[in-house]
Amino acid sequence: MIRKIRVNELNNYIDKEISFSGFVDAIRDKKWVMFVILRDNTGKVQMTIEKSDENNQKLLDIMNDTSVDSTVKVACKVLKNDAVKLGGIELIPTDIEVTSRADTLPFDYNNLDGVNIDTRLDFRWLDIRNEKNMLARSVESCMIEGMREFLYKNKFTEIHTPKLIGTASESGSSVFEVKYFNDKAYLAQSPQFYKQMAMAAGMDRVFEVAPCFRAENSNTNRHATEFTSFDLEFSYIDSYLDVMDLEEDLLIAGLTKVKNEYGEKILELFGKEVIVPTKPFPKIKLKDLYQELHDRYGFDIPKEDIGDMNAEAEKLTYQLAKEKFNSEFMFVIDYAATKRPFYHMRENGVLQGYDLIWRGAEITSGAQREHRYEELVKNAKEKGLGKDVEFYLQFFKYGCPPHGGFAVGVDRLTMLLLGLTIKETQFLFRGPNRLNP
Ligand code: AMO
Repeated sequence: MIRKIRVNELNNYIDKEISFSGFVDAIRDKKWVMFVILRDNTGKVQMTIEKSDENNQKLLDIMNDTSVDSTVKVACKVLKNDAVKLGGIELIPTDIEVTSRADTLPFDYNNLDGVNIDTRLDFRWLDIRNEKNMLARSVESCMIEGMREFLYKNKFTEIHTPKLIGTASESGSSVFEVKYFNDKAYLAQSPQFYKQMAMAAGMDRVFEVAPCFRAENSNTNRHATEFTSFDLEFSYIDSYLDVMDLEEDLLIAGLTKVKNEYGEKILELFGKEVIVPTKPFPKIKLKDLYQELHDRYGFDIPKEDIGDMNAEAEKLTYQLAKEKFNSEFMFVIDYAATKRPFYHMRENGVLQGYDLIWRGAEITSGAQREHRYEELVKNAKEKGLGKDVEFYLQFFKYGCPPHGGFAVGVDRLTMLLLGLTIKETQFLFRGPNRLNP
């Protein structure tokens, strides 16, 4: 059992003697009274020390010798006092123990304007004390909780796949190699092959929320070398339309929960409205999208990206989604097979996969998978994939139901929900130039 009473639970302890612990948020030393504001993850509360009471001298001495951001454990009585702005409650202490002393902080986390992002990340645990950054953590957790709840309700099984793997997964182009005793191993780029193995095993519906590693030297506001992926895979689908339909439900479940629990706070602190979308999200073929972007915005996809998207195209796709469909989301379909992984199904040459764009960035790739062994072998050969995928191809030799799935980038979800960069969003950012703390 957790004994710590949190600020948002104090209402249940009016007129009771309790022990309260938290950070010292501020000390306001007035002529007749000292107000100490205490803080925990759920809010702030005022502790009042009257100077006229001689018994309080020891407590005043302790607080005079204590810096803001130290932590304290206080024996106190909880009083209701409507004159107190912070929740109409005050704590009257009888004893104070300083449980940790704070040194002078390297920056004021309440005012991060002008503080270099690298300094913030060097001291990320202080950066997170900022109210907005703390909210971001809660919002991400809430979004994932909503999505998980939806999947559990639909009888999905949560799995945990290995991140240390023997062969480079998916494409082999951007994997981290690690020393593995006298051999080599790689860090998984995606649980793709293993979630499909679960389908071959007959598990029907699985998901995983776990890290993915990409050795891409890209310094953008949306790429990390390690990120958290919300992956799922399910069997007995008729088409990739079933996959998109499930993703709509999943995102609606997550966003509904976030809106209900944090919608107002997000609007207040980030100025962003949480918009719960309605089904179906608009879908557009890549060819038609190129035409629209050309006609409306004079944008032409560069030659090297034909058959695919780039950052500018994603930004404009969001604009198009809002202007033409009054939607924040847009599915893009009919990508060129040459630009997509070999495990996506093709039907008469048309790729049965999609990307989902939200607020100007790709948040998901998904597809119906090629579950027919011979077809899959052919696709892998076409891509020049040999030994690395041999083990994977075996999964489809002994019966495997038609299936599909997708992966949503968790960091991107939070980032776009709150209008942040990925460095500000990840609990601890990992990029080409950052491995610490
Ligand atoms: P993909 O490579 O498109 O697909 O990745 C899926 C989603 O993961 C997120 N993402 C990233 N987030 C932060 N930094 C990165 N470097 C990064 N790379 C990707 C994005 C992206 O949409 N196996 C397939 C998924 C599937 O088909 O199920 C895959 O990995 O939000």
